[in-house]
Amino acid sequence: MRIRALLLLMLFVQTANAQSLLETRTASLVDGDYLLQGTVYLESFDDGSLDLRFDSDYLTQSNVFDVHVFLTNDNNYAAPIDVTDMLLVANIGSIDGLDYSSGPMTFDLPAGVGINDYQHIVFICMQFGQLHWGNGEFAAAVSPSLTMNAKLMLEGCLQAGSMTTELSANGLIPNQQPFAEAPWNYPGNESVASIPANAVDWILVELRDPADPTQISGMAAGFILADGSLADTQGNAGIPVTVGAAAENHFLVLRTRAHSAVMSNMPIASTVSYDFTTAVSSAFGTEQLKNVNGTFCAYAGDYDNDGAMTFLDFNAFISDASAINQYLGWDANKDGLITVADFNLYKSNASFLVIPELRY
Ligand SMILES: [Ca+2]
Ligand SMILES: [Ca+2]
Repeated sequence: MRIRALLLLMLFVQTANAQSLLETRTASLVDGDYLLQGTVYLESFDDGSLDLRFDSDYLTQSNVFDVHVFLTNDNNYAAPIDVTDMLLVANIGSIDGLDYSSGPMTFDLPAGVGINDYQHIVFICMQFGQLHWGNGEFAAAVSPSLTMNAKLMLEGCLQAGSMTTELSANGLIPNQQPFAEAPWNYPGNESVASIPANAVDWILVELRDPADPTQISGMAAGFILADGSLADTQGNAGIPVTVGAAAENHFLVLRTRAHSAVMSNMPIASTVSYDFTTAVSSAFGTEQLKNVNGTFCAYAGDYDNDGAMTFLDFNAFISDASAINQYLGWDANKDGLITVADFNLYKSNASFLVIPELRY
C-alpha cells in the first residue's frame, strides 16, 4: 500500500509539473445582441500548447443556442457575420447535454496557433442569421510573476539576532537599484521615492531553472530588511520576479553588496518562505553559509562581488580605507564608514569561494 501511495504521489507531481504557463492574454466579454459577460484568457504553455480558458465569472443566456465561439482579427460584427477568416474554437450551443452558459471551461486550440495570432473573440449565433451574440478584445500578453519570500542574514550586519539599518538611518541607500554596474550588470529600473522602513540594503533576486541552475529564469531587485526578510519597492513582503514559467519551482539566488551570494539547495515554490538562517544545508554547495553563534549568514568581505574573497577585495577596501558617510561596496558592516572593522570581516573569510554557478 505504501508503494502504491508513493507511485500515485509521483504520478501527481509529474502531472502537476508537465505544463508550465508562459504567457497570458486577457479579454473582458461584452454583450452583443444577447447577454454575455465574464473574463476569458489565452494561455500559452511551455509544451507548445495554447488554451482558451473561461473564468468562473463567465455568464450568458441560460439556453445558449447554436452559438459558436471564434477568434478573429476582424471586428466588423454586422450580421450576417463573415466567418471565413475566423478560427472556430467551439460550438457552445446547448449540445450533448452540456451546459455552456456559465462558469469555467477550457478549450484546446489547434497546434500552430500562436498566442498573438488573434486580437478578438466573438460569439456568433449561426442559425439565426449569424448574429453578434457578444465579443471581447485581448490585451497584450503578459508573463507571470512570482513573489519570492526568504530570510537571509548578512554576517557583517548581524547585531543581536537582527541586522543594522544604519545605512537607511543615515540616508545613504540610493533610491535607484545599485546592481546596474559590474559585475551584476542588472538592467532593471527598480526605484523608490523613499527607502522602506527597516531596510538594510538593496538585494538582487535571481530565479534559476530547476533543471539547470546555471540558467537564469528571471531577476528583480528589492530590499533586505533588518529581520532578514525581503520587501519589494512598495515595502510589501516578498520580491516579485517576472519569469517565463510560473507553475515551476525555481532555485532562489540572493545577492547583496559586500557579501557572498547564496542559492537555495533545492528548487522552491513562491508559496514558501525559504529560510537560509537555520542550517548550512539550506544553501546549495558545501559550507556556503557561516555559522555565527548559531545564526547562518552570508559571508562578508566580497568587496568586488565576484564570488571569491581575494586580494582584489583587499585592494577595493584599501582604495577608500577611511571614507565616511558613503554608500560603498566595501562597507561590509553597512555603517557608512570604511574602517578596520570592514577589513577584519574580509580577513576572516579570505580565500572563501562561492559555488561556480554564482561566480562572475
Ligand atoms: Ca571578490
Ligand atoms: Ca563599515
